[in-house]
Amino acid sequence: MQRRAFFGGAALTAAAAASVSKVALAALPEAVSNDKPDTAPPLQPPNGRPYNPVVTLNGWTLPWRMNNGVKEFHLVAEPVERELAPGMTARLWGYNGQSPGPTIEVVEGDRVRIFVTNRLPEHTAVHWHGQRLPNGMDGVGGITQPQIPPGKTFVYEFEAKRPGTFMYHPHADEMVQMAMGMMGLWVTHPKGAHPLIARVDRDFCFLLAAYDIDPGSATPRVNTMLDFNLWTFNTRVFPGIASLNVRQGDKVRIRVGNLTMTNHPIHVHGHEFTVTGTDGGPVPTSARWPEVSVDVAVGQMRQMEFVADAEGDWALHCHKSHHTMNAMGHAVPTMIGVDHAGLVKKMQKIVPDYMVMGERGMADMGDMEMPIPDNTLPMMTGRGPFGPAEMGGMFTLLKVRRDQKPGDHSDPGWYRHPPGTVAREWTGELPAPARASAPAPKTKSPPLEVRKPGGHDGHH
Ligand SMILES: [Cu+2]
Repeated sequence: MQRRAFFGGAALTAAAAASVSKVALAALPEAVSNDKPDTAPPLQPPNGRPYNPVVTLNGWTLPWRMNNGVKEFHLVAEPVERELAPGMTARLWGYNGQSPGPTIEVVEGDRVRIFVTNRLPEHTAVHWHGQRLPNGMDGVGGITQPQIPPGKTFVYEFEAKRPGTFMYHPHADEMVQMAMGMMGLWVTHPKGAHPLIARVDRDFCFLLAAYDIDPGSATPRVNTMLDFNLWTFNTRVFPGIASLNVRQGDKVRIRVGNLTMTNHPIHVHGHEFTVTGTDGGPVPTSARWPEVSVDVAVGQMRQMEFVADAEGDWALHCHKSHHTMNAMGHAVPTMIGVDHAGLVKKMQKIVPDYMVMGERGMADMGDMEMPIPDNTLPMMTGRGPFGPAEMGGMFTLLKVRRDQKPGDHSDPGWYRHPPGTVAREWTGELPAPARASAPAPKTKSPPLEVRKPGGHDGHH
């Protein structure tokens, strides 16, 4: 079996469209691999039923081959290296060169055959989260199938029955294998027009994943249950997460799946959206309401839609403030309001480099060039056109531009604000704030009317 790196959409399409002989069709499909963290251009289907492909943030779609009307995919479970953001690479487990694995895109009614090769040091199995399929294809190791031993390849085969957004992940040594990054997205597109699934101009997807990687190391601690220190979109942290680049007026869909062990309220600035689908299927129109944040609970998928009508660089992030941070200690005392002045001089006699932080908040850290261990990201990082962004983790930008071409997913750079539309410093006079002072009581009667018990207005 050949592993092959590719460098973009053209190579992907070529791999999927390659005509193959009968002998070749009897063999395993090629295992296409990709170790680049860039967002691959959407994979236009070279054959089979037509659909509008998704954009996987910092990811890609797995090419397939058609074999007698069956879409054949080849997933390889294996150790991978994933750059979380420039400056930090994690040693994870994933599929086909990456964590998360490639997105699988099919069409409602497609017959799908997935070969899964296990190159991990332990057994695995793949569960196709949310799918209607024969019980023996559900991928629960030990329950619905034997585990896939290291070095072996198993075959899953079923019909993609209902359209929607799904996930895949191991159901074998789950705690370890998911903590190590084994997961991927699955999108089943509707066959033709669907009353509850809109045609959109941009269709983004990503998974929420969390890791606990000690500063200076590269392998996650797999026994952590709650105190993770790296909160990711598709195993990337800000500023390593790609922006969602759209044209003003585009109808946009964002599909988010959560395979962490806590919930994530995903918040979009500048727009209202509706939740149009879950992993259970499309939401009936009468059951949709407007939101600006949607809580994506553990093991859930939420699909939101809106018209991107407001130009700008709009934050899109998890609203748990600890999840827009990178590795940090959680046992640090709050120092706001503590005057260190005397202490610093004393400490510097012993430790010349001693410095304190936090007595005015922690924003100083966003702009600080502190020495940190190798292969570690600062707690908050990223620069914008106005300075440090003081963000990390689950944070990116929705970039809406009038002149973004249809189908162009490239980053348009920073938004140029029209003159007079940016919050600015007030440079005029600053009169003393007029505060209402408590007036001296004019009479000796009590200032508040005291009602007698049982005496209610409007009741007789
Ligand atoms: Cu979160």
